[in-house]
Amino acid sequence: MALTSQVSWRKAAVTSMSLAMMAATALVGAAPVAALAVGDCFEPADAHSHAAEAPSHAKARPGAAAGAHDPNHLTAAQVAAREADFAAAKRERTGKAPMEGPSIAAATVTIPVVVHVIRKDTTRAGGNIPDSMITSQINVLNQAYAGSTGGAPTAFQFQLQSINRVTNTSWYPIVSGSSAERSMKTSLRQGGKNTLNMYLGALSGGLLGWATFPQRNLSSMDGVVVLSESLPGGTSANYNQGDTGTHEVGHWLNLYHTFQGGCSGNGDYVSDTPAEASPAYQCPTGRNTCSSTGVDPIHNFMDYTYDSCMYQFTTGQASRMLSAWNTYRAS
Ligand SMILES: [Ca+2]
Ligand SMILES: [Ca+2]
Ligand SMILES: [Zn+2]
Repeated sequence: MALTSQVSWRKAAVTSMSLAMMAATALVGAAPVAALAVGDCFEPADAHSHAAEAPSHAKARPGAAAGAHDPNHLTAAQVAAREADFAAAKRERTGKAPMEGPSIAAATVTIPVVVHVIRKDTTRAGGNIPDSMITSQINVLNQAYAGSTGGAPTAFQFQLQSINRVTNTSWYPIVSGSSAERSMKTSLRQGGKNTLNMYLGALSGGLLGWATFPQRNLSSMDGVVVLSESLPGGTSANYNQGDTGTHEVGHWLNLYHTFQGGCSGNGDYVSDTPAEASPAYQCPTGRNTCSSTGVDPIHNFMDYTYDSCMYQFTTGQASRMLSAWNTYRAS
């Protein structure tokens, strides 16, 4: 099943950040997906590849600007469409019904990372963070995905390939869903589906980051966008140990939020993450919002808690990511 029915909430004609955010929120929150078929008035005219566009996903602080929180949280219909495509793509690859994901003994995939530092000038305040923060971010990713911070090991490790510094005031801040974001990514993105492009800068609407999910055909939009001051040693209080990067890469590897779907149904489609009704913020030990077994997974990288509180992926998430890698991103 193609992803053409999925919402694409960009709106090139709206230049006001707050209006764009309000529009995006209203669309995702209120309109049925079927009413948002590509080719309608919400697609920019130049979106030749829009049919293959997957929705991205944002991470926000509590109290982020109104309308900025979760501008593109997936609807149940979007999740269903993604899962149908995931199952079909797995069948096509293996020639049989999808199986449980493979078990993971050790790192088997090294992901090349291209980092784009988007800045308005060459000052730190203008977004020009030092190389040391970027190498620390890569170390955080490697520790998190190796399971050495307290979670399950995954198959993935990360290798910094290059740092690309770009001075462009029209891309600063990076505005989620804007035509400027599209221009930026179209101009800068490098590599194939296996290459992680990480865009760092100031972000619109108080967001910490957003990411694209994997899809069958490489999109120029593919990658993760991360608030530069959320990197280790950054100035973003409580969110400056690099786990926004960990979280966004989790989406890039096909993980949903732990609170996706709330207490009912398949939730995040990972069996060993207890369901939770809504995002957890700060570090609410013992939080238990669903009657199903287990307390809320507040220490999971795919929740919204403080960096100091999140330090785990589960075995199920590791399996889902590797299965998605082999289905969508492996060469
Ligand atoms: Ca779950
Ligand atoms: Ca529970
Ligand atoms: Zn997220």
